[in-house]
Amino acid sequence: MTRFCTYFLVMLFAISLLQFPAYAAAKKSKRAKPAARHVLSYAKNSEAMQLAQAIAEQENLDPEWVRTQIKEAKFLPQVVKLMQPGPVGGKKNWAAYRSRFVTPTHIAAGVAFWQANKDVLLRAEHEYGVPPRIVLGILGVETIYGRNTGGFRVLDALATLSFDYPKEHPRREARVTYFRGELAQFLMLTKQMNRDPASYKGSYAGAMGWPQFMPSSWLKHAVDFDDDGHIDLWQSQADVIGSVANYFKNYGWKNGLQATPNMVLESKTVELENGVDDATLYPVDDNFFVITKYNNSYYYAAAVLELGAAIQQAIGEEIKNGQTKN
Ligand SMILES: [Ca+2]
Repeated sequence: MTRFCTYFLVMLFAISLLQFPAYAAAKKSKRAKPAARHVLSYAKNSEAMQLAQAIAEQENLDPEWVRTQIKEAKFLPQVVKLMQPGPVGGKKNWAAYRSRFVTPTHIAAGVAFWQANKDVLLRAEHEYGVPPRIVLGILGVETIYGRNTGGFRVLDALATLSFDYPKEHPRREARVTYFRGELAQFLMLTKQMNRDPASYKGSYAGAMGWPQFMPSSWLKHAVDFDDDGHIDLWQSQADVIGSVANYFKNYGWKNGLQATPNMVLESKTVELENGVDDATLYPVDDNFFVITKYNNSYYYAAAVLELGAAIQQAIGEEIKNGQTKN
């Protein structure tokens, strides 16, 4: 080895020694600042244990069982983050909102769902008076026909929203009352289904299955539409269809109304903002407002209708082109 080579290697080693501690220190300093940690579980939360007692009394459940379930619940910081109120005073944008839901992906998935479930969709229309396009619109907007049903443990999401709802939210108190009620209903539902509460997955708000039913909606409106003895809004597409149709029937869906009539002079309109552009005057009837019972937003209801109409049109074109039987 030449002297130059030895010198070079010694220098390289010295440089690496100088650099390595700096690298290690930088890594360490990153590690030294963990995100602020909250209680990880609700086992030692006295408010949670008080609610467990109240739920047990109110729903006539075994207090020890309710406590055990709520002790199992974990705090989910992402849920608090996702529930933060949006910016105040910002203009809504119907065109942007619509473009998120009326997409080629949604329409193709809706057509496939229709083809797989045509008979059940028509049976639901016959029984509940709710047309297939509405059920198709809801399931597309909610979860793209079961693709995104949510990965949060429902027990954790509902406990987090019951005990750690964002403090800055303007309607915090009412929302906390609501989520505590949903937590109670959720435990009732799991008892009915005879399934471990910790095994349910859903949205960050605790909505479950293809139609994203909250626990109280599940108990009130879900139906066993394939008649197999239990209700399953994850695995049974028939139960999903029947439950959505029954939900609308129970909220006063009027058979025969369009929800969004073609422009007729006497029809009512709602105003949908389009950011800085002119607002859209959207024609509506009573059924439009029934859709807002599923999600209290005109933009949501209009998106459900538009997606349903787009799927219906695509089905019509397929039938015309002879690509499907019947
Ligand atoms: Ca069933």
